[in-house]
Amino acid sequence: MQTNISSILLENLPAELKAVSEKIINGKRISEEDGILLFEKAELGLLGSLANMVRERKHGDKTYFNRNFHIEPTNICIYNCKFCSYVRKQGDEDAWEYSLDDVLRITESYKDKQVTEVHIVGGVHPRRDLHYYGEMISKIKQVIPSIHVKAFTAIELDFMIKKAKVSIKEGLAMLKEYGLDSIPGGGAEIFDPEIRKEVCFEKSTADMWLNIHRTAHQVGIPSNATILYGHIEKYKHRIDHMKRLRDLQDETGMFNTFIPLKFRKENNKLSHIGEVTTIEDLKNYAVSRLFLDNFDHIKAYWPMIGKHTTQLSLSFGVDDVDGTIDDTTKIYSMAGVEDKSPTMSSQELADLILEVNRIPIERDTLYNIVKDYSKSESVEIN
Ligand code: V47
Ligand code: SF4
Repeated sequence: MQTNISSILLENLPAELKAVSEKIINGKRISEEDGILLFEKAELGLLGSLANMVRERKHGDKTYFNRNFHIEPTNICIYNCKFCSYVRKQGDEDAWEYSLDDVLRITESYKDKQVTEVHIVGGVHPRRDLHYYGEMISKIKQVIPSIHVKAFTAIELDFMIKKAKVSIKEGLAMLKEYGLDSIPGGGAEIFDPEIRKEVCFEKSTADMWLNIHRTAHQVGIPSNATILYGHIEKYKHRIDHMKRLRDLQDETGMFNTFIPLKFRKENNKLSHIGEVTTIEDLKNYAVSRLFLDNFDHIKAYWPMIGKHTTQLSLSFGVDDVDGTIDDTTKIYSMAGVEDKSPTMSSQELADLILEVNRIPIERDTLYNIVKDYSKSESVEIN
């Protein structure tokens, strides 16, 4: 049965949009055509109402974040993705490559900060291998035994596993043995082969990305998924991307969250394209929430879109805002985001969420509750 609000919402809609909206209200899955129609024809208020309804059915007002920090071991990379502002070659003035001691020094500085996650991603360094990164993980865990290590995009994994001359399954099992707990969503970019060829032609293919995540799930490593939007892709490419993720999630159920990443334009080879508007960001969050019915969480990565759009996104399907970060990522500051030193304390993140009348929930990487701010009590995890 439809609520009054649903009836008002549907009253004056054109027939096609009404049919899609009814599917959503009745909890049915929408098709690729429906997804494209929502992008092309639905006005922002309708998208927000529908996405918010789905978000509230899943989570009510709960809005998740965690206490994390990033380690970016190197910006030296064998690839040359056109959207990347961060990539450097060996010998470049602003190239960096941390030693294991550097990584451990960073980790030591978080020992007493109650962080639950370290997020490790970087360039595909030609001389670093699976065992180097494995040792990195196990040494980090010697410093903070309770930490969840979310590390390496499928692109970095593809390279290190091939270099180790083992199968994907064996390589991932070895990394799990070293202490890898989950895989971040990076490197997905856009799966459509024509667009992928244009923006990152050398990179692992869409099938490889999906296969690495599928295999990770099979060996018990959960992961995240991303999309890089707002460059040369069309709506149909975004929907194609999400369809492939939805199919894989139907198979394994081990994606934790979907993170739309907005293309930022400074200091890269696609600068001339410019950036999409906040309206486009909100539409994209909403359609992601509506299309990916089998993903529990949609994340707005606040260092990338800024605090105000993050707050708005919470009414457009988003239920997660990532973490405290502590100024430990350079990917977006080099690509032109306004906040060059992204850091928020857990209280500041909670306040950001409270300001738009949602309930902050501090979580760990797997969405176990660490602190429910509506109850003001901490739950011990581990
Ligand atoms: O794959 C690179 C993107 C990704 C730009 O799993 C850019 O929790 C916009 O995947 N404009 C890496 N985006 C970051 C990533 C991520 C971030 C936050 C949380 C999680 C998670 C994963 O950053 C790359 C690429 O898609 N990226 N350059 C740019 N100019
Ligand atoms: Fe390398 Fe990643 Fe940048 Fe591509 S996006 S050039 S793989 S660091």
